[in-house]
Amino acid sequence: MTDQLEQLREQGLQNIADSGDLQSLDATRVALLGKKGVITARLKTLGELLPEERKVAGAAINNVKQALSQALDARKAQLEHESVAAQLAEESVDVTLPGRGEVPGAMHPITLTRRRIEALFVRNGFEVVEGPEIEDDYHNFEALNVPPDHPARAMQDTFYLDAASLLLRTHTSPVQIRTMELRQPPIRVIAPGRVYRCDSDRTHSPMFHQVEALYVARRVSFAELRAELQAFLEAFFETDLKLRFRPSYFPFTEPSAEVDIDGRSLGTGAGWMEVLGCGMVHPSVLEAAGVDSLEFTGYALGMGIERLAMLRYGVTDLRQFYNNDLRMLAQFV
Ligand code: 2NM
Repeated sequence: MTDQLEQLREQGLQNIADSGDLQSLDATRVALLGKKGVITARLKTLGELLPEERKVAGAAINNVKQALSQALDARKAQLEHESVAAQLAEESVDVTLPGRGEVPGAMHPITLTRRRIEALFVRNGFEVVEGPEIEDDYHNFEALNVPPDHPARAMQDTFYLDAASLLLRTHTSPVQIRTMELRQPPIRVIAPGRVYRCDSDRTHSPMFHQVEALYVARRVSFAELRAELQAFLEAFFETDLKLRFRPSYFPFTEPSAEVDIDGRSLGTGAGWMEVLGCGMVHPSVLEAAGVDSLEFTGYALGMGIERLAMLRYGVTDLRQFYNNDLRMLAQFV
């Protein structure tokens, strides 16, 4: 009897020690001390004993019960401690590790180029003006001396909106028209912004960016236009340049010219490369916008920001500006 009880204690203590987690420890507790546990079963046998035996045996069983109960409590405390320690170890943050660093954003090359163009013109007394991207036919075409049958008006080139005679501006010239409608010369402004043409291939995007400049005052000459462009382009490309003014045609200027620079001076392409268009503002355009064409003359010019950005950064495919590929964008930090 005492040997059996001693064995029960040893086996119980061993089972408690072998319980590797709180759940199996609880199962062990139920098996030992629960209602159907071995200790309870032992206590139930006491009734079969004589009163004097019962006292001794009861004390012995209770002694074992108490020992097992203490061992259970101790093991439980130990397992709980281990579980918290494991959780802390897993969730610990090593504050001495170096940081991951920050990935800085960058200006888009088109934004950089627009700002560069703006800064160079502002330095020469021009003011930056902006206008709506949704325009009416009058400001985008009619006031600019673009006749109704001009190819630029064709459905293929212009994005027309449902509403009567509204469209996405095909150039920023309507901003110059609106400026002249509001003020009298001297006017010295540049109009940067998005423009839209229904055209998409290797070298054309349906949305691109332009900067146009306008100078209207008394006796503004083509010579001043040439001087302004020489200074602007040499400052923009940071090198001496030879310009070629090639006679051209725009409905809103007379005379008109396209300006080429020698590709060899940029170290990029060879031969003459077109960079912008310009001319003396057509008297009909001045008159339509409320400027007296006998009193005032003006020059205007327009350039594509993408084209200048391609030349400046050596980008060979227009679409690289719109893909938003980080390998491209991260180069302009
Ligand atoms: C160009 C070329 C030549 C131009 C004309 C005007 C306005 F509104 F004053 F008449 N703004 N911009 C112009 C002239 C634009 O872009 C190639």
